[in-house]
This record gives sequence, structure tokens and C-alpha cells, in this order.
Amino acid sequence: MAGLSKFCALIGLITLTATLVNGKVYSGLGELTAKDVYDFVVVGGGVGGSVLATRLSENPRHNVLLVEAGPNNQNITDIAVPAFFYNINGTYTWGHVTTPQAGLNGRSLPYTQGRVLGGGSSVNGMMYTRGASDDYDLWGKVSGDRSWSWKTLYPYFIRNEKLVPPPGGRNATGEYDPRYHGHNGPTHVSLPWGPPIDFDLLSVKNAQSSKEIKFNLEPNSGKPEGLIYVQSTIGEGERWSAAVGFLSANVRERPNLTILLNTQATRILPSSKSSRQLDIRTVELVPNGGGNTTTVTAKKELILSAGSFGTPHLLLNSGVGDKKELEELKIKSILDLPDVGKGLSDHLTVPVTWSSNATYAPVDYVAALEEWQTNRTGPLTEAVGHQVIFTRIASNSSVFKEHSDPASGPNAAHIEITLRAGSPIVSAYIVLLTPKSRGSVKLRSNNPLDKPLIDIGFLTHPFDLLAIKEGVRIAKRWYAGAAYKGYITGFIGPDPDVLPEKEFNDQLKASVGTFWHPVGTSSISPRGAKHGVLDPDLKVKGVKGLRVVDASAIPYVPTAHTQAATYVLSERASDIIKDSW
Ligand SMILES: Cc1cc2nc3c(=O)[nH]c(=O)nc-3n(C[C@H](O)[C@H](O)[C@H](O)COP(=O)(O)OP(=O)(O)OC[C@H]3O[C@@H](n4cnc5c(N)ncnc54)[C@H](O)[C@@H]3O)c2cc1C
Ligand SMILES: *[C@@H]1O[C@H](CO)[C@@H](O)[C@H](O)[C@H]1NC(C)=O
Ligand SMILES: *[C@@H]1O[C@H](CO)[C@@H](O)[C@H](O)[C@H]1NC(C)=O
Ligand SMILES: *[C@@H]1O[C@H](CO)[C@@H](O)[C@H](O)[C@H]1NC(C)=O
Ligand SMILES: *[C@@H]1O[C@H](CO)[C@@H](O)[C@H](O)[C@H]1NC(C)=O
Ligand SMILES: *[C@@H]1O[C@H](CO)[C@@H](O)[C@H](O)[C@H]1NC(C)=O
Ligand SMILES: *[C@@H]1O[C@H](CO)[C@@H](O)[C@H](O)[C@H]1NC(C)=O
Ligand SMILES: *[C@@H]1O[C@H](CO)[C@@H](O)[C@H](O)[C@H]1NC(C)=O
Ligand SMILES: CC(=O)N[C@H]1CO[C@H](CO)[C@@H](O)[C@@H]1O
Repeated sequence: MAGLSKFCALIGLITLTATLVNGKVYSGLGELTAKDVYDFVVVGGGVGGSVLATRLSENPRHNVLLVEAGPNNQNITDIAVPAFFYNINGTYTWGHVTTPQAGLNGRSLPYTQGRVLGGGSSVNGMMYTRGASDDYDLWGKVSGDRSWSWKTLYPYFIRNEKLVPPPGGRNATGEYDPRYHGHNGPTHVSLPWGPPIDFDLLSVKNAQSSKEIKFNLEPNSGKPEGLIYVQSTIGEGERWSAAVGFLSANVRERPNLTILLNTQATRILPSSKSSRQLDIRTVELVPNGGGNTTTVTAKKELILSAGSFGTPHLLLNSGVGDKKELEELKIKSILDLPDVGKGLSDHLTVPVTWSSNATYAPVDYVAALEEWQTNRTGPLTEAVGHQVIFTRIASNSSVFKEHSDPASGPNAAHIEITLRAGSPIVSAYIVLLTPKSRGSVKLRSNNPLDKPLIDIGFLTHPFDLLAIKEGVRIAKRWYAGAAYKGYITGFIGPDPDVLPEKEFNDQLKASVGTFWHPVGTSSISPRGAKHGVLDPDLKVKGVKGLRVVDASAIPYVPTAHTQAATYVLSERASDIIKDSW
């Protein structure tokens, strides 16, 4: 409780009113003046928040404040260089660690989340995958509002994207289908700098003889199944985050947009007592590292875009959540919404390896960094391998005798397999795209500056272990293909068909990780439903003035990496909000 009393002692409320407007980037709360007044206040400058702040301030009548807990994203080499994705340190992340995982023999996992302008898109692996059309149609089904669907969101994918040539400008014809891409949007997407190497060509050859996995020219058509070339949010040889693409220099100069960095939102508060409906447009802010709090009230709407952990954390701290659970922590309930923080859905992954007979010259990092600095080309413009596989578990698999198929539909893959050349080891991540396990985000205490309790719930549903085993078997069959003869010399494992079951399961549980795709912690549900957190227009149920626009609104994790889904959700949300004012 020491933290709490310290926090309370620092509270000295300053309330901001009045009317002067000037677009700025403030590096701390001290620079915000009591004269500033905003129509919209957006909390969290990640994917959702960057899109919203930019789109809403396109209307010169709207004055927007974007609040971000972390620092600016600009001029940071570890962020800008795609290959340095693995180096990004705690300066730009939250340092979360999960609770001990019941499904993983009690192991806790470190859980990276961006804490910098651009949020996840400033620290992520940059893969650009929309997922299956069925994933988006499922949003419509579970929210009772068919205006969420692949068909209605498709124009937003196009509006969001600018397909650009690979770094260095090589011709990537034959690795994608330009018909499915946008060419004028803020988010740059490209094929890899390097042309297909021998390893990639072997994969294409293997797909020609595989009955199970065929080459698919375009993963982002809504039908991603097959062997595909990776597309990434990389432009001009640099990471193209939401902060780069949306919060560009021009946008930062808009008089109607203020970006407030290094400032954490701690609570949201009711704004008017006279309103019959609970009206929440006020946010309490604290400088990064502590200090006096300030409140800001949006004239029109407060929008939470703090991500799948940050958004439920903020709602719960404010008394919006399960009343009983909050009262146990001595937090006054202002709205009983039991599903806040529940329904967390994420992608688990397990690494497996093969021995290989190939030889590759290692990257010369000194030369590569010089090339990147001089020309924005070279191996450092790539973060992951050139190809992945999206595949389904066969419908006659024994897994489906015991469990119903969780896939959103026939276009959705159950398993992703990453492909990456290596010598003398070829490794792959097997990813379960359709988990049945669910986790939660809860509070550790009533101190809003304490980190939340993040329980990712991995392998708590028996389907997931069986399904990931099937994924390992699919990968084994793939590398046993004729094209790899003399290249792949053996499966190292862990092998579910060789190890005793318990031994395999224990090895798997010891190595399971996340692909960092949490969603569903403040999910949309039908208007009037008792379950869920948001109405289909992303308004918090029963509240006036408050919406959530980030990955936490997505009810089930798409069968893809989640930034593209978050981009389209936010693009459409910006139109919904603009149209309502
Ligand atoms: C390591 C990693 C690798 C990934 N790889 C990929 C990939 O290759 N491809 C892909 O498609 N997706 C990937 N993702 C996922 C993708 O980045 C996320 O789905 C996406 O960023 C979600 O957007 P969001 O707006 O919901 O949240 P975020 O982008 O996380 O933004 C939330 C923002 O809110 C801020 N915030 C939180 N709480 C507060 C608060 N109280 N006050 C003020 N600000 C706050 C945070 O600092 C952050 O900037 C990866 C994610 C990670 C972490
Ligand atoms: C980033 O670097 C460029 C070029 O050196 C400089 O013009 C710009 O002011 C820097 N921006 C920030 C935010 O430091
Ligand atoms: C993290 O990396 C940045 C450069 O990106 C560096 O300035 C900072 O000192 C590093 N912090 C730690 C704790 O290593
Ligand atoms: C790229 O290559 C394709 C065929 O490989 C060719 O048809 C096309 O003209 C090339 N494009 C450019 C811009 O050179
Ligand atoms: C906090 O507010 C108090 C009272 O207004 C003031 O004396 C103190 O200097 C402030 N502290 C900081 C860190 O600004
Ligand atoms: C940069 O590109 C130019 C032109 O292609 C080339 O001559 C030069 O060697 C490159 N520099 C580095 C450091 O790779
Ligand atoms: C599933 O069907 C395929 C043919 O479509 C067959 O090769 C395979 O053995 C079957 N698997 C099981 C578990 O029945
Ligand atoms: C490894 O490669 C060499 C040369 O390509 C080949 O002669 C040898 O048979 C390969 N070994 C295996 C185990 O496939
Ligand atoms: C609300 C507000 O401040 N609107 C201003 C936004 O910026 C334009 C110029 O781009 C001004 O004309 C508006 O007054």
C-alpha cells in the first residue's frame, strides 16, 4: 500500500478549462496549459490512437489531444531499423510479466508491449497480415451488427495502406497480387528487400509437390491459406509504424492536434452529475515517473486506445468492471460491467528445429549497418524470414472428434508456421491461430500505477495442446517433402511422435511463448447484451461520451498478426465518430 499512499499524497487536482488552441508535441504534462480545451481526448498513441487522432483532426472543427505514456518514436535507431526489432529495450516497453500460468506448469512469461508513440507498431515484428475474411464476418455475428464484416472493412484496408516497392526497389512481381492492395494510404507495406533465396525457392518447389500446402500468391485477399511471401509495414527501408505513417511531420503541425508524451492516464472520471446517463469524458493524468495529477475533460468524447492491457486496466482502476471484484480491492464501482478484462485471447507459439546441411554466410552487421545508414537497404531492412505458411488442421483430424472447430470459417487457418533459412539448424515457430483458451486482465491493487495482473491463460483449454501438436506434425510433414532432400537432414524436435506424451507436453510447456496478439479484453457485443463491454459503435455500454478504439474491442483473435485488424477497426471507428458529430 506504500505505492498507493504515495500516489494519493501527490494528487493535487488542476482542472483544465478555457479556449485556446495550438497544435503541439508536448514532452510532458507540465507543458499542458489550463487554456487548452479539446473536443476529443484520445488515451494511448499506439495503432488505434494514432489512427484516431489523425483522422479526427482532419476535420478543422475538431480539436484533438492524444496522450501517450511513453516517449517520442523519432530518431531512435533501435526502433527505425527493422532487424533491430529483437533489441528494443525496456525504455520503450512496459515490462509486463504474466501471472504464473496454470497451463504452463506455473511458468510466468515476460510480455512485451510498446510504451512509445506508435505503441505496438513501434516495437512489433511488422508483419502485415489481414487474416481471413471469415474472421471479420465473425465480428458482425458476435456483435449482432453486420456492418462489421470483411466486405465493409475492405475499403478501410485499402484506405489505410500504401503498397510500396521493397527497400532498394527490386521488382517483386510474382510474390504478391497488387489487386488487393491500397496505394495511397498512410501505412507503407512492402515485400522483403532481398529477392527469394535458394531456401525460399525450395519452399516454392516443395509446395508444388505438397498435397497439403500450396503456394498462395496473395495472403491479404481474405484467403490466406498456403505458402506465402511475407509483407511488412516497412517503407523506405525503415519501420513504418502508426507514429511514422499517421503522426507524420505534417500531421504533427496541425493546429488542431496536440500530442502529450510521457504522460500516463490513471483513471477516467464522471464528467457531469446532471446527466441522467453516466457521462464519462474526463481523464486523470500523471507525469511519467510520478508527480501531481491533472484532469482533462473532452468536450465531445473521451476515447481509450491504451491497448488490450492498458484499456481494461484503466477501466478497472476507474470502477468500471466487475463490481464485486472491484469492491474487494476497495475501488468504488461506478458501473458494473463484469466482462471488462475478461475474454483475453492471444496466439501461443512453440519453437521447433531441424538439422540442416546448408551453409549460409552470417550477416556482417558492421557492413550491414553502414549500408542501412547510407542507403536504407540491405539485410537490416528485414525483421523476419521471407515466407510463412498458413494452414488448416484437416477436418478429419482426431482433434475435431473431441472438440468443435474454433475457426471463424473455411478461409481461416488454424496454424501458422514461420520459415527461415538457417545453418546448421532450421527453426520454425508453430503458432496456434485459433485458441480456445481465454485469459484475463485484472488489478493487482487499487493503486492505478501498479501493473495489471495479466493472465494469458495459455493451454488452459485442452483443444489448444492437441491443436499445437497437430501444427508440429504439419511442419514435420512439410520439411519431409521431396524438395528438402539433402537440405533438411533430420527433425530435432520436440517430436510428439517420439517422446512420451508427458515428456513432450512438459518440453512444450517450457518453451511456449506468445506472438503478442492479445485482443478481446473489452469486447464488442450486441446492443443491450449483458455480456461484453462495448456496443457495436464502440461506446462503452451504458456510458455517454466514452469509447474504446483498439485491439481490446476485437472479440476473437483473428487468424493473423493483429496490427492490420487494429488499423481497420480504428479507420472505421474514426468514420463512426466523425459521422456522429
Ligand atoms: C513484440 C510485439 C511483436 C508484434 N508483432 C506483430 C507483427 O509482426 N505483426 C502484427 O500485425 N502485429 C504484431 N504485434 C501486435 C500489434 O503490434 C498490436 O496488435 C497493435 O499494436 C495493437 O494496437 P493497439 O492500438 O490496440 O495497442 P498498442 O499499439 O499497444 O497501443 C497502446 C498505446 O497506449 C499506451 N498506453 C497504455 N496505457 C496507457 C495509459 N494508461 N496512459 C497513456 N498511454 C497508455 C501505450 O504506451 C501504447 O503506446 C506485435 C506486438 C508486439 C508487442
Ligand atoms: C530527428 O533528426 C532529424 C535529422 O537529424 C532532425 O531534423 C529532427 O529534428 C530530429 N527529430 C527529433 C524529434 O529529434
Ligand atoms: C535502450 O536503448 C536506447 C537506444 O535505443 C538507449 O538510449 C538506452 O540507454 C537503452 N536503455 C537501457 C536500459 O539499456
Ligand atoms: C517486373 O517483372 C515483371 C515480370 O517478372 C514484368 O512483367 C514487369 O514489367 C516488371 N516491372 C518493372 C517495373 O520492371
Ligand atoms: C504539486 O502540487 C503542490 C500543491 O499545488 C505543489 O506545492 C507542488 O510543488 C507540486 N509538485 C510538483 C512536482 O509539481
Ligand atoms: C549505397 O548505394 C550505392 C549505389 O548503389 C553504392 O554504390 C554504395 O556502395 C552503397 N553504400 C553502402 C554502404 O552499401
Ligand atoms: C484424413 O484424410 C486424408 C485424405 O484426405 C488421409 O490421407 C488421412 O489419413 C486422413 N486422416 C485421418 C486421421 O483419418
Ligand atoms: C549434405 O550435402 C552434401 C553436398 O550437397 C551431400 O553430398 C550430402 O549427401 C548431404 N547430406 C545429407 C545427410 O543429406
Ligand atoms: C477547433 C479549432 O481549433 N479549429 C482550428 C483548426 O485549424 C484550422 C486551420 O487548420 C483553424 O481554422 C480552426 O480554427
